Amino acid sequence: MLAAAALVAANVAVTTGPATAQPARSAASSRTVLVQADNFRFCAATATICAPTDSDHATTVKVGTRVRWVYQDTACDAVVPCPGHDVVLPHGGTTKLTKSDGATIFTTVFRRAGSYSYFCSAHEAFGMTGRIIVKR
Ligand SMILES: [Cu+2]
Repeated sequence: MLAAAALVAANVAVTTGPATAQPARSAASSRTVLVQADNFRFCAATATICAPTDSDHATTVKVGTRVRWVYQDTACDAVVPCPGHDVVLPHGGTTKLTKSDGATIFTTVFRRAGSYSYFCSAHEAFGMTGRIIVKR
């Protein structure tokens, strides 16, 4: 029984690469904001589905917030050659393409104010891009 539970827990994408946006440990907020990868776009996890207008979707968070990108894309599931999605954060972090519903694609904590652009390597040209705007 425990082994089965461990297998289920292991069926989650592993993120790689630390983000350089986290040089110092801060006592700031430790809350998590979710961003979903859906419909070949990134958008707020609270949205029912990402819309084409979500190209370069902006998410505003406070310094110290953990951002977690989650794969939710049934549209990609339906397209046989779709390789899945990843998150490339030029400021520090790249993940592998994943196509697993509900999987965490990437998680990082933003510890410095600024604007951080990111994209999916497979679909950047289609507008699968976003920004994390970090405010004090
Ligand atoms: Cu993609």
